[in-house]
Amino acid sequence: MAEPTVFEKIIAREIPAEIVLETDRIIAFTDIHPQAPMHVLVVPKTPAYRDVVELAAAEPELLAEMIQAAQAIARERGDGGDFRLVFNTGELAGQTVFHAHAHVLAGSFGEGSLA
Ligand code: DGP
Repeated sequence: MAEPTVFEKIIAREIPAEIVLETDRIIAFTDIHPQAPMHVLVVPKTPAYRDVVELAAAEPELLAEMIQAAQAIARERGDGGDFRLVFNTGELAGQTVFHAHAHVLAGSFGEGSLA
């Protein structure tokens, strides 16, 4: 068995997090190192997938649920409801936690767009 990741510990309430949404299949909590005024991680509870590519291949409907959750969170907590969705995939792309997750970022990214 692989060592549990930090996200499994958050799901198990072994370490604290500011949880903003939870269903039977998904949990969302604020990122400990925010990169935007609103920065929430949307995480499937299953640890079966190390990244979004594995998740999308095996359970596309779970990925769709995560995207709907991201929209709901951005509407409730973001600035106008628009948001950026980031999936770091692989170490060289900056992925540090190998339990699939989406970064939901919203707020001010500069003039006019999320560029
Ligand atoms: P990534 O680099 O895409 O694997 O993103 C992992 C994110 O997880 C990173 O932005 C920081 C966040 N993170 C790591 N440890 C913790 C933690 O203990 N609590 C919370 N809330 N976020 C964490």
